Amino acid sequence: MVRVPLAGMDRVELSQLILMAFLAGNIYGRAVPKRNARKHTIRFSDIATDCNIMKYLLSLVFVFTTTSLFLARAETVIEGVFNLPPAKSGAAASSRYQQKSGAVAAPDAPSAVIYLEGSFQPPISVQSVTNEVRQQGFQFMPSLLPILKGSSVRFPNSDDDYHHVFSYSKVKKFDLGRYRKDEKPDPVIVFDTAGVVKIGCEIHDHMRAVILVLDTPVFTKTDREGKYRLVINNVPDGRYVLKAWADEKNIQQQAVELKEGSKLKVDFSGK
Ligand SMILES: [Cu+2]
Repeated sequence: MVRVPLAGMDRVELSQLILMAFLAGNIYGRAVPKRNARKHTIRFSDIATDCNIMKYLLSLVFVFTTTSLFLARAETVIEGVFNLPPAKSGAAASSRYQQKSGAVAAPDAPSAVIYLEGSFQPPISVQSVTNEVRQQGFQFMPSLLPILKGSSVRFPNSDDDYHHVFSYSKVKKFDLGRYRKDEKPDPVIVFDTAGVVKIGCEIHDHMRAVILVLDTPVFTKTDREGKYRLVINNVPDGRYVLKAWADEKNIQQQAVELKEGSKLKVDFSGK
């Protein structure tokens, strides 16, 4: 972990300060000789001094920008594979609504959430992705969604039929009622307690999804092959617990030793 020893400023703030100093020096360098020019003649020594200051500031900016770019890349990466359970067949999805509304899509492929346990203060990153659990082809997409505690999730309906999304989970109980795709705005729910929220559809029994509400902002999801890549920024070096969550009966963990800039490989055997 590299810290800038200047009144608790981070790298970005320090870069901004240097840039402001450079701009101020630049403006001063241009303004002073002009002002003198009205009253007196410009002395060569004035210009030479201003040029030297500017050169000095410019080289400072260069050094700090290059250093900041170099330091910013020193992220820690954990990569590996989670041995996922086999995908469920789409057979279970057949229902009387299938005949009515067309083919029911295959359920979303199994995946696992990989996260670094701990609450990192202040929040070290804010996810800019829109969290969404869509009803599409009479399935929830995705069927597993990890979010940071306090995040909101939209539940848009893309099907030409009603859905009725609900949760009886202790962490978050809600009932969105019946709604069609042309009903706007899309329903949105805020999840402010960490834990497992199981989502269902009152109309289509086979539709299942889980929202995993996490205390930690350091998480990712595996792909269909179980591969994952967790990028970690601004987390102090030390020992942590890396967790893998595939479902409530399939949670695994491993101790990891983090060091800024290092690359670790951690596999989970699965069940
Ligand atoms: Cu439904």
